[in-house]
Amino acid sequence: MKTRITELLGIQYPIIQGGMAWVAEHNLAAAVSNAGGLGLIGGANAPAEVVRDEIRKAKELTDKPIGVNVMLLSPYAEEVAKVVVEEGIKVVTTGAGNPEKYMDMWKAAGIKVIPVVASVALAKRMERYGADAVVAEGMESGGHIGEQTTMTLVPQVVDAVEIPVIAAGGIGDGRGIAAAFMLGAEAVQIGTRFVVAKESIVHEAYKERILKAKDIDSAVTGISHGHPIRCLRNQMTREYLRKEKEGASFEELEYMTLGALRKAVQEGDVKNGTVMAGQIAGLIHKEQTCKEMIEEMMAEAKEKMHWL
Ligand code: TUI
Repeated sequence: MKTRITELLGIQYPIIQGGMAWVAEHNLAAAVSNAGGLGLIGGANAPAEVVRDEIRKAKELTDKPIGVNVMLLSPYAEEVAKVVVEEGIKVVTTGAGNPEKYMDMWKAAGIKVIPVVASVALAKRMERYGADAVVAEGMESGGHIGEQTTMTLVPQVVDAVEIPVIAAGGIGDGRGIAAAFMLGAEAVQIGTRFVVAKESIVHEAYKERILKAKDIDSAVTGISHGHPIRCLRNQMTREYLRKEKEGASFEELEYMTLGALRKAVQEGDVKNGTVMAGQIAGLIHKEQTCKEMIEEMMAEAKEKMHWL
């Protein structure tokens, strides 16, 4: 199945893995790339040398292309932006901000630059700055989100730019991929489903929480201070949302969540930790290898699109 994205990235299937903080490490990225998608190392808030190490470990596990997601709110974003060049990375996605100050450096290094955007305005701006594609990410996604849904954002971005568009947010099976293609997307970015992959290193309790999630189990914290984060409801979100409603300060709320994602991902504390996941969690019921997931989703997408 060929699209401008599979051609641009040299991948077999039009599926890229989300650059999820603490989750998108070398084992998962290599597994997705080996299965014919594009695996990503999530830079998140990690120091540049940690990201360098992850890139090198991923390269030991695959000869296929892998990408890096640079999380622009990270205190180490600038250093990570240089490390991807030094390590010869060919594809960079960015999240939670505007990457224009790094674009010239990345383009000069021959890197394909794919900013994640949550609005038409940023998509157009990124195209002007030389982006090779954009990920249009709806608020169904886990983690840091914008305000538009995937259903509304994707076709508007598709109409606004010439470069290819990758749809993200709320996609977890072949029907979601087919739907994204109907909206004009040429690939999809998938996060939550890969969190429960066999190759994913997240704690079993975190995977269980996703596998058992219902449709209405999703909550968004931090809307009042402009840092909306989607995660699964638990003790932490209940307390956070109660304090937020009472008008707690940004500092107090931040303190509550400090290290909370790591606590959930690595220690399996799904009660007091932040269990970031998208709204599609309720659809995800089985742990499979990345290869099984990708092949199953592509077969279903092709069937839905009458390509078989
Ligand atoms: O980045 C994400 N999702 C994330 S990042 C993350 S880790 C984190 N750590 C500390 C604080 C906050 C997050 C967890 N999940 N998705 C891509 C994304 N980017 N979604 C929305 C945006 C976005 C929003 C506003 C991109 C740009 C933007 O405006 C930039 C501008 O200046 O116009």
